[in-house]
Amino acid sequence: MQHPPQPVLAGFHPDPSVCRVGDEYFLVTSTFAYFPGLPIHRSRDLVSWELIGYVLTSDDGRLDGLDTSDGVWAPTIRHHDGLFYVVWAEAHNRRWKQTYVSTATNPAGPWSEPAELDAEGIDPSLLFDEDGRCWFSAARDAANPEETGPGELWLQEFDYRTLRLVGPEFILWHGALRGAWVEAPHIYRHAGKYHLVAAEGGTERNHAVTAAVANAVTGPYQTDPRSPLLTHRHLGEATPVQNVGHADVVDTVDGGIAALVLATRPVEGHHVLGREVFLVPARWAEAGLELAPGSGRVEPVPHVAQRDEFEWLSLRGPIEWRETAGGVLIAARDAGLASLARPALLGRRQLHHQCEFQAEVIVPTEPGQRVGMVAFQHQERWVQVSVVVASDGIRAEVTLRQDGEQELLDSAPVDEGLVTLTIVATTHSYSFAVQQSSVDVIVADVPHHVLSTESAGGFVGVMLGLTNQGSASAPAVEFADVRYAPAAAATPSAGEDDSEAALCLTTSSVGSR
Ligand code: 6LW
Repeated sequence: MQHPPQPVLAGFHPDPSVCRVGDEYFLVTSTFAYFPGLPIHRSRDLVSWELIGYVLTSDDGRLDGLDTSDGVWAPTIRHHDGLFYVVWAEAHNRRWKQTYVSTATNPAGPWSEPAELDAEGIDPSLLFDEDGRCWFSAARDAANPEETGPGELWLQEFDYRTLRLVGPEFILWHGALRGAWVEAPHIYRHAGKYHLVAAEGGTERNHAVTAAVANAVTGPYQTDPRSPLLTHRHLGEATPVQNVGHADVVDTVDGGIAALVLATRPVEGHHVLGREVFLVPARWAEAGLELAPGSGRVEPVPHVAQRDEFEWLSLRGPIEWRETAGGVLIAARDAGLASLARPALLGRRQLHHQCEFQAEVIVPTEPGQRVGMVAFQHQERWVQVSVVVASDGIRAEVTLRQDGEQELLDSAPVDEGLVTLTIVATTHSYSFAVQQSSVDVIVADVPHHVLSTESAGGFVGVMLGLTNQGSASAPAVEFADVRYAPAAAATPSAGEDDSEAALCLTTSSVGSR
């Protein structure tokens, strides 16, 4: 497994956590304010992943009012004695708010209603130890940051039968690099020692995997002097894969180990695809965990992208929609894309630097109704191409929302009847178009960095979505012939090649929501 195709899971899927049961691997990733939450993917080779379900599928209102990058953060998945456990933290205003655990006998679901854990801090993890005890760890603010650095990892026993933390708390470690928060702890037992693997440097360019080792799970932990064990922070801005960190290690079927990490694929310093999942060869050496032995790097390896299930997501909870033949029908909602309520936005992750998203729709006739397509990064950072029933007639518009300001990039009258909405992404730009009878009504271009995480902040990647904003009396709208297709690359970019063009995806969703 020296050169696995990379990324193994493209598009916004950060904070990967993985466990193995028999010859199958199960992966969970963060979803922030998107719904359904916490997708579970299954694989037999750690390279091709199939979406099998979600932990969070009910309308519990927990995400209402939250920023796009708050909500469901950094889960861990583990399996013990016939039961899967997922723990995660909910964040409000970029701070820990509450920790949850959910269990399932079948990882495809149903998962139990989230139970609250009395545990402070983000990035919770579990270790089922060989003696039958289970240990919970997480990352929180340090009590004495001047002395130790800003973050600390702590531990408490987890009674997995009652889903409660019990016994005393132990402070484990403040990190190898100091100065930056230590987070994403996972503890592994190997050859009688406990290996605490963490992330440091923040999830951006200085992201790094560090480690500490102890003879007892409760410590004391000694910093692994080889830390950072893996990072691309020193490789320079032209490196195709960056922000490497947040590792989870899994025992493989062949008796070895492998790690999954998050990383990004920026183009000229800006990434729009979010933090993606990369597979890293690993092994236990005398000194401890070795990641990417031999090269110390995570290489992008061009390959045919995995089949995508055309997974539809909404913001902050379910909205009313259903599939039609080749398309989707979406009920109108009042909330705009900039609001913290639930807009009528049905989106899918952008998986490729170069791709095309297209749909056909009949222009609305209800006064005020706006029907369109959007490249959505955050509620304060999106570009929408839409048709709106304005007081002076029906108009096609391209609108940029940026940090509290809305700018009309282009506008033109449009006739009643069918229009084609298209978003074309290239490595450096997004193009937004409305066509009627195969003639462009409007076309507007926006540089890719406008929608990047580097300029918008936050933790997510771009969603390509369909929208139907209107009053309670506005009709549902059918988007027909909905297509997402990677474009043939003139110059293949990191992790992509021309063969992706063969993949054309039309709607067919997974599971029921
Ligand atoms: C995640 C943490 C992080 O909980 O980002 O900066 C958070 N680091 O590990 C959200 O992905």
